[in-house]
Amino acid sequence: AKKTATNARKKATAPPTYANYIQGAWVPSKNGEVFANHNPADTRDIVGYFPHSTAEDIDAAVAAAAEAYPRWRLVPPPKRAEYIFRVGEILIRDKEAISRDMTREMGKVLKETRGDTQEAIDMAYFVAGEGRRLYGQTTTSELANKFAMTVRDAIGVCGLITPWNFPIAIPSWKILPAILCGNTVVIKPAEDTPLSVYRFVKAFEEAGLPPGVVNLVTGYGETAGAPLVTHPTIRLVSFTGSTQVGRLIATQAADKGKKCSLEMGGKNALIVMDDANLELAVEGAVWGAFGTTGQRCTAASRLIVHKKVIKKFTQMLVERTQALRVGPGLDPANEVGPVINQDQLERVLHYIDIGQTQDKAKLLCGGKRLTEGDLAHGYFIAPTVFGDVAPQAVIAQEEIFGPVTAIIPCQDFEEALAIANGVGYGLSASIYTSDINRAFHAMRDLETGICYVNAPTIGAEVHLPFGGVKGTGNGHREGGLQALEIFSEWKTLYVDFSGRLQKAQITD
Ligand code: UN1
Repeated sequence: AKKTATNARKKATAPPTYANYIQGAWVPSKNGEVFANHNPADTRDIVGYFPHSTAEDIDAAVAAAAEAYPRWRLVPPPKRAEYIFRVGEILIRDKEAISRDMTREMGKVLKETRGDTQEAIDMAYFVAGEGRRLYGQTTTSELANKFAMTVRDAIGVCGLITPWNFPIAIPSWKILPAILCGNTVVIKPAEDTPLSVYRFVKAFEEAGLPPGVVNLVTGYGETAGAPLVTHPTIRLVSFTGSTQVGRLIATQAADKGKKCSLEMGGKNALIVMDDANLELAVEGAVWGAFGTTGQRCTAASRLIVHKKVIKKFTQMLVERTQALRVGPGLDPANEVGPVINQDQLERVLHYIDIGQTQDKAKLLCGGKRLTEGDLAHGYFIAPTVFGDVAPQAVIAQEEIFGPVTAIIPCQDFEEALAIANGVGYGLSASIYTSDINRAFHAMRDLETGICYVNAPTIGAEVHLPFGGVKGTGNGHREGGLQALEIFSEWKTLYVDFSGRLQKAQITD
């Protein structure tokens, strides 16, 4: 999909060619190459051409961020926050246009891309408010006439690598707390959704952010992401994406002594107990499994259902799933858009095949690509439900990241918990029950970073910590005040005003 910018421009109705943003200027990649960004609902529609950047572009962007850093670090946090407030206001003004562009490049339905943009707005307001707090502590000293306290300090230049499923929300989780804390950043968005981040970065430019504080470099993981991770000036790498890539980044970052925050896969369970409100559970399961076409790391990809209600639940779920309208996300009648690209299409169909052949699960609905009429030009898959899935089945263990969910029967609450916890991931979980004791028991014992009661596995809010345990993360949490722990370092200050040498721990 590579071609030169000039070739791209030769076409009569050529889509626009976009640029990188380095040191406050819009510049092409140094090699002049671009890649095409396609609409996954209709691949004949090219959204735009974006710089196919390499290590040289990363070098330039990191140098710009490093140059901007010393001055930005000394801008008082309430002033840094004012830029962030302004970014929030620009996103509110442009919400509709940004969201439409996002649906065009990413595929999810307009209602959801509006939600994605809203999440970035929420994050802007939340993080900006923190500019007047950023609390440290004061504490006692064991010595007389001495103060002891802690303050937050910036880390330096941060490398941010973001995925395509939340094209603006996830970049906002990283860029906003990073710059509030006094860092400068280079962001490399997923090659499938560079336009959303381009528009986000445009908002920083319009807000008057000093040049070099936020830099954007587009390109592929191997050619643009990798040199960002290993660049010696980068002090911190924050990545959201697959566990496979995340583990590789963690190794490289550890090798170079960099701080690293990872948010990776999920295999989230939604438990339905025999005392659940079944209507509610079915609604939650449909939204959790097929919202964003199942392409959320929080997707409800396992439905663990009590044997007493499984027949009824299954029947209701399949009925609701078959009624979902699949099609281009810009048509408000549609509820489920395409998957992101050809690779993802093949991957999901491959798992559907494994579910039937290797796992011997019962395919209850969906299970195929949709190609009627105009859908043939996009990556559409019928929402798929498997029944009678064994807890150890491949489709019940591996993250599919598509519109596929697996109903796993269970005998009782204890077994439900054991099945829910019996995977390598630990992002989100949910339980539908009317028994308050069971609900608390589940909240205590589900091995996940996020746990819902009588609500689906998706729908996290930005002012609360987001992240998971086991194969999902590496101990960090995005969102909430916990994000500050990623993007700042603690500095401990001692002030001795006794006028003489005092020695801690030493008594003479
Ligand atoms: C993701 O799936 O990568 O909680 C992020 C949610 C959204 C964020 C999901 N607010 O589902």
